[in-house]
This record gives sequence, C-alpha cells and structure tokens, in this order.
Amino acid sequence: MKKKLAVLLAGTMVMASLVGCGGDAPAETSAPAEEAPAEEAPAEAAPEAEAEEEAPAEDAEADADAEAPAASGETISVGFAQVGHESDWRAANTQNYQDTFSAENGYELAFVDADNDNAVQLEAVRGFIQQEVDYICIAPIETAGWDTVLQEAQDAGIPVLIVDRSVDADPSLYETQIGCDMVAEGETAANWLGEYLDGAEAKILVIEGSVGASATLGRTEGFNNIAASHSEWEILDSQSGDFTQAGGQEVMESFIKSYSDFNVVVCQNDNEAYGAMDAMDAAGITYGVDGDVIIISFDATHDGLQYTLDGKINCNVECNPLQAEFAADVIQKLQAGEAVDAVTVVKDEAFVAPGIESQYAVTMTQEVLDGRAY
Ligand code: GYE
Repeated sequence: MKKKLAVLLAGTMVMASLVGCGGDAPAETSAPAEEAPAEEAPAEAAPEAEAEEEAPAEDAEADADAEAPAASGETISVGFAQVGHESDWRAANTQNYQDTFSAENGYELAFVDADNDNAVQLEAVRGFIQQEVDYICIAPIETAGWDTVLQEAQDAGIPVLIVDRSVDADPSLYETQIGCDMVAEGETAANWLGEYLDGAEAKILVIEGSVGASATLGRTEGFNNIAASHSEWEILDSQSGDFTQAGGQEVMESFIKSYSDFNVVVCQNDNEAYGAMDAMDAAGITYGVDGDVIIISFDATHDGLQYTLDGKINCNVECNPLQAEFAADVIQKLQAGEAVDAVTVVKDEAFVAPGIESQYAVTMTQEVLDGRAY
C-alpha cells in the first residue's frame, strides 16, 4: 500500500441504505459516513455471478483468487467511486463491493457514493489520486467526460477499473471494463415482446434510466434494434425516470395524462417499474399477465422477481449486480503482473411470469426466487 487512507471526503459521502424496496418503499439515505466502511462489512463470497472472460483457462480460479489477501501480506487500497444509491440494484452492488474488498480479504476500501452527481464523482476520483490509493474502481454515472481525470490517474500511476457501466474514453486510459451487456439486455426484452405478442400491435411507453448512462443508452439501443423490424409496434414516448421509484411513478403519471391507448410499458429498472405500477394502480389501469398492459423491467432484483412470480411484471431482464469478485480478480492479476482482459461481460438471463413460455427467458418459480441473493 502506498499510503494510509485518510478519512475520505466525509462531507460528500452518503452511504447507501440497504433497504429492500418493494412497491411502496422508496430508498432512504442515512447520515454521511465518516470513514471507509471496509471493517464493518462481513466477508462473504458473491455466490452467483459468472463471468464470460476472454481467457477461459483462468476463469475457474477467479473466485478463489478474488478472496485471497495480497500475496505479500500487504493491504491493497482501493477507491470506489460509486454512482449513488438510486436503486435496489445499486444497494446490492455496493454491499457486494464492501463484502469483497474487506479488511479480512486484504483490502482497504475507500467508498464514495456520488449521489448521481457527476461533479461529486469526479471529485471522488481526484481524492483517490491525491491519497495515492493502489487501485481505483469507477462505476461511471455517465459515459461522457472521463478523459481528463483518467489521464490524471494514469499520470499518477494508478490503475483504473471501469465497473458496471462503461465510458466513451480512450481504452488505453484504463485497465479493464467489467459489466453486463446492456445492448443485449435491451434486445432480449424486445425479442421476448415480439415472441409474446406474436404479430399483435404494440403501443409502447418507455421509462428510461438516467440520461447519459451506458445502462440507459445500451438498453434503449438494444430494444430499438429489434423494434425497428416490427412495423406493428409504435414507441409512443420515451422519458427518463432516473432509475428511481419516484422517477418511474412521476413519468408514468405524466404518460397516463398524455396517452389513453397503450399496451406495453418498458421500465429500464425494477424500481421504476414499482413506481409505474403505483401510478397505474392509482389510475385503475390493470397490468401484468391478467391485465391490459404488459410490463417489461430490467435488473431482476429480488423484489422485481417477486412481482414477476406474482404475474405483475411480465418479463424481467436480469443485470447481475454481484460484480466485485471480477474487479478483485483483475486487481489480483495486476498485482501478480499478469495481463488482464480488456472487457469482462457479466452474464445475465431473463425471467418471465408463470404461464409464459419463452425461448428467451426462464419461467419464474418460487425456487428461482428463493435462490436470489439480492
Ligand atoms: O440497472 C439500475 C441502476 O448501471 C446496471 O443502474 C446499472 C443500473 C441498474 O441504478 O437499477
């Protein structure tokens, strides 16, 4: 470790509150944390995530390596500039990083929750550079605007891992990118819809994620790629709900005012779907397998899959938040002077409500839900 981490940006740190967020409970934030929370986190392996890496020979070792402390016995310091605490997915992702980069596993984690604010996130990365952490992980709020600070990190000799979302910066400025394939997720959603509707008309409303986020851009692009070949589909409107329950509800309320005739609502994450369902409940609009409106969601977090099992969400496309072990694996390889893959795609699948059979998705059961760790 180059330098002991000081108390980090205490004023700007907002810890994610790991509340389960069902149809009615908005996410909450707790008081700013004063120190990097690594010590509090229980050591626990991420049980479900799988990676599709370019070097398959080493894949099987990933988990074991990720859990091992630094070979030298020295603590490895890692700064993690997290997006925020906007969703259940994010809470699970944060917990996973805190569990994986624990003191017990040989790490000192400096965690900053940027509260979806680009300026705060850039400031966090610059703080990590000043503190001379060994590695920086960035879950970029937006794809744009990273070249300068990535160059600063490179000039300081600190390797950067881009995690969860992607950036449009020069790839030589960072070591690796780890995350789900957002375009493929959007395509899966639309392919499932085409199969389900089987040629019937669709009048579609889209509640997008945060503006400029690769998760939003990718899911939109993927969905539109497939929609382009369905002349019987019409996308009536597409607005950002900021990946939050409140945002989903607000956008859905305004859609309901503007459009009287729609039969599909695409929510780009589960929390937006909870808000959209609240808005439709209030307006007396029925949805799900027994309703008038088909709901598609993304993330497939525990509560999202409960709604899918209950037949309220028709199709839920997974994005696995348990990604920290892949970041730890990359760091262990860099420590050992080994080459790392430029991109690690975290695998995901899709789930559909009971009664639906699909070549694109798994039909939900209680067993699938019980096996969900987040
Ligand atoms: O879908 C959403 C979160 O970047 C994949 O961000 C992530 C997205 C996820 O807020 O719930």
